[in-house]
Amino acid sequence: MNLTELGWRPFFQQQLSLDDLEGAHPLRPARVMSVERSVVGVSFDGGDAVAELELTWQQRPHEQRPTAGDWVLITPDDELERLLDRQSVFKRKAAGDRADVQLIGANVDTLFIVSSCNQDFNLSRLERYLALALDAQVTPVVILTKADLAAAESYLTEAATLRPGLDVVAVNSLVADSIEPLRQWCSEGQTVALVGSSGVGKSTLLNTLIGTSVQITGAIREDDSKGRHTTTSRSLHALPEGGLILDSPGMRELKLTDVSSGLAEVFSDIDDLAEGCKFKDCAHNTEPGCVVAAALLAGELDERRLDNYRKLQREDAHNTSSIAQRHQRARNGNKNARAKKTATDKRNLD
Ligand SMILES: Nc1nc2c(ncn2[C@@H]2O[C@H](COP(=O)(O)OP(=O)(O)O)[C@@H](O)[C@H]2O)c(=O)[nH]1
Ligand SMILES: [Mg+2]
Ligand SMILES: [Zn+2]
Repeated sequence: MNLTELGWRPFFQQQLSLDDLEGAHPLRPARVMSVERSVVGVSFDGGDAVAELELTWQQRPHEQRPTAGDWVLITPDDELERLLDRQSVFKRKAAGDRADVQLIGANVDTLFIVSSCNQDFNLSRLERYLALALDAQVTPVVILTKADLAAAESYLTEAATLRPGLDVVAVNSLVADSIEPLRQWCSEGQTVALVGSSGVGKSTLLNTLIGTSVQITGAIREDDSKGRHTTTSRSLHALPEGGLILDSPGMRELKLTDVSSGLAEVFSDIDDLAEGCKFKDCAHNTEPGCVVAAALLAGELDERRLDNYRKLQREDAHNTSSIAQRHQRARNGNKNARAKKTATDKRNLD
């Protein structure tokens, strides 16, 4: 693949100096196609390489380490030299109790938010994914799979209420013709990412979009009885239209962090209403002159939607601050360790 096919654009080109390209140790741009533990697979103009993440990289905060979709500069020996600024990045709070950030993917143009036309369909979960997309300024597309198993009409209508102009497409992911409308987001230079709960058909969709079987799907997986996740590494795959698609495994749990502006965008209708409340700090509970409460009463605002906004805001604020605190403690720890070392060095000199 050449650089254009890999998604190279002026935003990245502008980050290179003449010295980077033509200095004594010329560097070349490469796209991170896969990350598995400390092994990073990259593609560049005319080739591929596998690079081991050196300790100096591994010691950096998660956000400064390469993730799938990143652009990096590599040395003639295929070593990772520099991470370029990202046009967009998806992150979440790491699963479990760990107060840390986990990157999902970078430099994505379109987020395919996958849900199925069955009990998996959940407006509050879609709002969660929408916040992720809008915060990263990535175009969201809601894909409703398994439209062959149920009447998709009501699901389509409901999903469309989430946001004016939102693209919502119902498909049978097993059939190539059915997913044709999705190809408009898959053209050369474009990068698409897939998110959605386990079992909704992400791998099936990926295989049908690519036209070959690159991902093991649930149907095959069921007999290995090894649990629900077979997709282990995040990787970018080439699409026949010329674009790239990122499969994000293990997205059963998407805990929000640092997406407050994305949330404000998803729920801008509620924020707009709140502008009219009598009190500036109205909590929309029992305050007089509350326009939000009036809208609820009039049936113009869904109570579920208001509750979910509050819930996601709390979650985002909690995770953002606990991660920031942990980073602060880590920085202080380093500072103390350095201070101690300087004191010892000084004593040794005396
Ligand atoms: N009938 C039908 N089955 C589907 C569709 N999409 C996925 N499946 C099935 O749903 C199961 C889970 O799909 P999979 O792609 O593994 O889901 P993932 O966990 O999101 O990657 C598999 O048995 C697929 O064959 C669809 O649009 N229609
Ligand atoms: Mg899968
Ligand atoms: Zn109010």
